[in-house]
Amino acid sequence: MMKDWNKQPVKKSISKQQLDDFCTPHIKNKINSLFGPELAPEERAVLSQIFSTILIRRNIPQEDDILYYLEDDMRFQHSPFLFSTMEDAVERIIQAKEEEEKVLIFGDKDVDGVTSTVILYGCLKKMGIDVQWRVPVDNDSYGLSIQAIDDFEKEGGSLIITVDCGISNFDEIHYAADKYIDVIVTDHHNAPESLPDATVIVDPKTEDSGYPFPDISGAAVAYKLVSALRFSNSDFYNAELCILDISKKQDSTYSIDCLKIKNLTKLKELHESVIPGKTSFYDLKLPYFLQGQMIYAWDCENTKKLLKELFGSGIDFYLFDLRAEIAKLIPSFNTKSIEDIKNLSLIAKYHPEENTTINCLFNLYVTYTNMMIAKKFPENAADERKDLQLVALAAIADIMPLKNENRLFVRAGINSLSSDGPRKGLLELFSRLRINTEILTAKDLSWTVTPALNAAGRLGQADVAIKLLLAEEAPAREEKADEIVRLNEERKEKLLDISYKTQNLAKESIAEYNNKLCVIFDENIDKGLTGNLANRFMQDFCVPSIVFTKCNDIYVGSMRSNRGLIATDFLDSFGDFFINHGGHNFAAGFSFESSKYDSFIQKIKDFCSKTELEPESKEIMIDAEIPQEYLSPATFKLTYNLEPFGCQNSDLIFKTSKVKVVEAVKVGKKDPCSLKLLLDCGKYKFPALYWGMGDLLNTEINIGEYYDILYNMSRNYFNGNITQQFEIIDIRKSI
Ligand SMILES: [Mn+2]
Repeated sequence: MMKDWNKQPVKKSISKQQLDDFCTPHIKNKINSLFGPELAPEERAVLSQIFSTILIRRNIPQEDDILYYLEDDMRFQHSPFLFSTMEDAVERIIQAKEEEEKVLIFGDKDVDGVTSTVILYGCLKKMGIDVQWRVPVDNDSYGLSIQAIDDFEKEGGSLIITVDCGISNFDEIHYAADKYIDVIVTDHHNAPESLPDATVIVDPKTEDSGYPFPDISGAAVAYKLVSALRFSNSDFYNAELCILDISKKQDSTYSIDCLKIKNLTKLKELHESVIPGKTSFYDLKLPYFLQGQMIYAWDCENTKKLLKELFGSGIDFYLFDLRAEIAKLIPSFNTKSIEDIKNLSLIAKYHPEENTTINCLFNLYVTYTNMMIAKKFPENAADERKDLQLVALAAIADIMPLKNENRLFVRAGINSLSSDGPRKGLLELFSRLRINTEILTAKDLSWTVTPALNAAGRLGQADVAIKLLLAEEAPAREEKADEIVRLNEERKEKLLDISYKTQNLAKESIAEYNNKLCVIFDENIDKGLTGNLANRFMQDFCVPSIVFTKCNDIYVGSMRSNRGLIATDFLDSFGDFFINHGGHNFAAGFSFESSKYDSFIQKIKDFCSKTELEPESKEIMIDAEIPQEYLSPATFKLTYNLEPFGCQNSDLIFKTSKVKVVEAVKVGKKDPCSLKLLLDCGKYKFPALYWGMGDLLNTEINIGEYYDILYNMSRNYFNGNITQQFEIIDIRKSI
C-alpha cells in the first residue's frame, strides 16, 4: 500500500558508551542550551539526549567538525588566506586598481555563477575599480570564451577574473596570455590533473590549495576573495608579527613557543625547550626566528622576567604587550591571565588537543584583529550579510554538502534574509514568489527561489538575473523580477513537455545500456534543460543519467550521477575526446564535435559492459524513535536545531508508534491530492500531511484507527499563522 513499502526502516543502535564518549561537559551544556531555558529541566534533558543520539547516529562527530552543528558564529569560518594563492590574487587586484586597469569578471549562467559574479562585482566596484561582468548567454558554451577575450581586448582590458568557472579553460587562458591579458581563476570545480597557465588560481579542489574544506560553492570562493580584499584595506594587511610565549616547567626547563603570523594565518611555528646554562642563546633557532620581527607577548613584564632568568640580562628583547593592546578594545582583558584566556577559548572546548597557550593567543589575536577592522569599517558587516544571502543561495543551488562552514553560510544567509530582509533584487523576486522570510528554510529556497533564479540562465538569459541583483533603481529590478518569473514559467512548461516526450526513450535506453546508465539524445531539448532532465531521469530510474542535444553543430550535454559513479571521472576516462568537459562528482557537463556521435555512444556502451554500480539503497534510516509521551511542541526543536537540510544532511526522520487518526480529509486540487490528518499523540494532537496520498482515505487509512508513522517535522505558514506539523513518509497500521 505504502509508497516506501519496499524500503525497510532501520534504526542504528547507539550504546551508552558512545553517548558518554561524545557528551563532554561542554557539548552536553551546549546541546542543553539549544533547547531553550523555557523548558522544564527534565524535558530539556530528554531532548538533549535524543539530539546527541541523532548526531552520533549520523556519524557527524567522526565525519565533520561538531562545532559547525552547535555554533552559528561566523568567526568559525576558515580564513580566506588559508588559500595558498589568496595573497597573489589580492595583490594582482590591488595592482589593477592602482594602475587603473579595466577588469572583467567572467561568471557562469547558473545561480552559483550569477551570485559569484554579483558578489565580486559589488566589491570591486566599491573599491573604485573599472570593472565589468560577463556571463554566457544565448548559445555560448560554458566557461571563458575566445569571443569574450577578443571583445575585452578591444576595450583595452588587461585582467580577467573568472568565478565559478575557468579551471578547465586551458586554451582560452593561453589565448588571453598571448594578448597580455592576465587571468585570475576562482573556481570550485574538480581540478584537472594539470592546471591551466593562469596568473593565479584559487580553487579549493586543487591539490595544494591549502584550504581545509574543499566543498564550498563558487560563490563562497568569490566571497572568500572579497573577504580577503576587504581585509587588505586595513593596516593589518601584510603586517608580519610574532607571538612569543615562554613558561617554566617543573623540571626547571623553559619551554618557548613562537608563532609567525601574517594575514590571519600562521606562517611558521617554533617550539624549543631550553635547559638554563646548557644551551647558549645563539645555538637556538629562536634568534633567527625572531630577527626583524615585531614580537608580541601576553604579559610583557612576566615574559621579560622569564627570558632574563634564562638568557641573562645581556640579551634585550623588545616586546609589545598583546594584553594591553586587546584591553584597549575589551577593558576586562587587562586583568586576565593566560589561564583565564585558555578557559575562555570556545574553539579549545571543541578541540582540547589544540588548547595550547600559543594557539589560544593566536585565536585571540585573530578575533582582536577582526574586531578592530569591524570597528574601523562598520559598513563591511552589512555588506557581508548581504553577500551571505547570495552565498547561501549558491550553496543550496549547487547542492553543496551542508556540513562544515557551508552550514554557517546557509544559516547566516537565512538569518539575514529574515532579520535584514532580502537584499535588492531578491526582495522583488521573493515578493513575486510569495516567499515568507519569517520561517524560511533551505528547502523553501531550493524548491522555489533557486529554480526561478536558475531559469534565466537555462533559457540563455543569465544576464537578466545579474541585472536583477545589481540594478540600482527599483523599477528596473521590478521589471527583471517579472521577467524571471515569466522565464521560470516558460522553463517549467518546456521541461514538462520534453520530459513527457522523452520519458519512454529514457526507459528504453536503460536496457540498452545494460541497466547502468540512462542516455538520451534529442535535438529538441533546450541546451539549458539537459541538466534538469538528467536529474529527473536519475531520480526516476535511479541510475546515472546523460542527456544531450545539438546546438550550433556541436553536441552538448549534462550528466547527473549517483550510486558511486563519479561523473567527472567518467568523463575524464574519455581522454581528450571532448571540446570541453568538467564539473563535480555528481553533476557535470560536456561538449563534443558532431562527427563523433557514434564513437560517443560506443564509448558509453563499452563503459557499461565493464562497470558495476553500487546497489540502490533499500533502507530508510530512522534518526530517532519518539514515544508518544515525549512528543510536545518543543520536540520540533530537534529538527530546527539541525537545519539547514539538503545535501549530506537530510531532513530528520522520526518514528512514533500507535498514534490515533482523529481527523482525515483530502486536500489540494492536484491529482493525486494529499491527505491531511489530525493525530492524537496522547498529551498533544498534531496535524500531519501525507503528500499525494489522498486516495488512501477510507481504504487504508481510517478515522479512529491506530498507526505507526515515519515522519519529518516541519513548520507550515498559512494566513499569517505558523503551525507545526508532521510530514508523513510512511504509515502502517499498528499491530
Ligand atoms: Mn558552481
